[in-house]
Amino acid sequence: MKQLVIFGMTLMLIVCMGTGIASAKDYEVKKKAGEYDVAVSIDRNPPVVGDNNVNIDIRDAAGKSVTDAKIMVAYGMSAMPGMPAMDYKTEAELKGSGYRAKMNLSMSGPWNIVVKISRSGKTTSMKFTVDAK
Ligand SMILES: [Cu+2]
Repeated sequence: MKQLVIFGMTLMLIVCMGTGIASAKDYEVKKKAGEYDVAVSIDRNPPVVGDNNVNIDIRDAAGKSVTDAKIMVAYGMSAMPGMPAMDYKTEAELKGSGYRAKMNLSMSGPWNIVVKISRSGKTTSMKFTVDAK
């Protein structure tokens, strides 16, 4: 019985790593945005100064992957002593059933991230904050 549990866990681990969508070490945020379930994973955990690859998975109310939306990722930092507010924007590209974008965070500290989902003439936003190291 014990071997079976270990075997099952090993198998799950292999499957998770094999999908390449989100591994255990990814930084993950899951939130509801309007009618959508949005799951964001970042390949650096914690996110780092420099390039961070972002994967965005969007599901509709029925749990189906949304692939016909335009996704913009806006990321910025509020003004701080000696630094004016910074704002960047990048369009995420559809790859398979999810969207991918690259975020270049230019300094450590808190970054406000907004995923903007435009679909059927309507824009819905999902927001979260990361602390870049
Ligand atoms: Cu700053």
